[in-house]
Amino acid sequence: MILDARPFPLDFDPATTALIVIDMQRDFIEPGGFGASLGNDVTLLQAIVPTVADLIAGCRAAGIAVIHTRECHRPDLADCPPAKRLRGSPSLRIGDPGPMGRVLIMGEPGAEIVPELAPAPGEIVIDKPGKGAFYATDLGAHLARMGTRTLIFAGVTTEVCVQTTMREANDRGFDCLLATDATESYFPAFKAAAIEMIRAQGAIVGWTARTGQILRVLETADA
Ligand code: C5J
Repeated sequence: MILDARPFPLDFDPATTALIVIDMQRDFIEPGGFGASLGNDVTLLQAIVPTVADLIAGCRAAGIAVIHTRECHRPDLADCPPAKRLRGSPSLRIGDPGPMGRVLIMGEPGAEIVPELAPAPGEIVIDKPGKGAFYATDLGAHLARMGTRTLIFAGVTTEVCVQTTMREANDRGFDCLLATDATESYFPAFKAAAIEMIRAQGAIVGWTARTGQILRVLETADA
């Protein structure tokens, strides 16, 4: 099917497409988590939750696999480089106890995906220690097993974990599409710049489209 994306139409087959929802977890989206500890306004990220929910629902209805990621570390921090933990002067560091349990640690409340976007039974959830979802995870193996060729991206933050994962995927040969209103940054200018970078130079990293456009093309194909 053909999506009227930017910078030019994207031809994709839902049967070989997956939606990757990046890091829609409480530590980035709710007050008291990792994002807030870095001094960020989390309300910007909260605002996209309904749009991401619509995209997930539309993809599920079209038979597109939905994969969720969470940035988090082992409780013993063996997978957290000291350079990551010690950088800057956040009010809470990775592994410190906070209002939602230990910050960015697997199994803690803060690492959980917000309830509105909870994974459905059987959906893949990737716990990732880095910004990119391919680094030190099984994501590539899952996509190879599923025969995936196209990836739709949503989630946070646009210029950090979303863009990093799109670049990793692009280098691995996937066609990548970013749903521009289903992603957000703490810095609106960085979001806008990331979107431009992704689709510049003839879709050098990938395509962009709004969630409504993606859902309409999926619904048309269903009808
Ligand atoms: C950040 C992310 N921003 N999920 N993580 O540290 O983008």
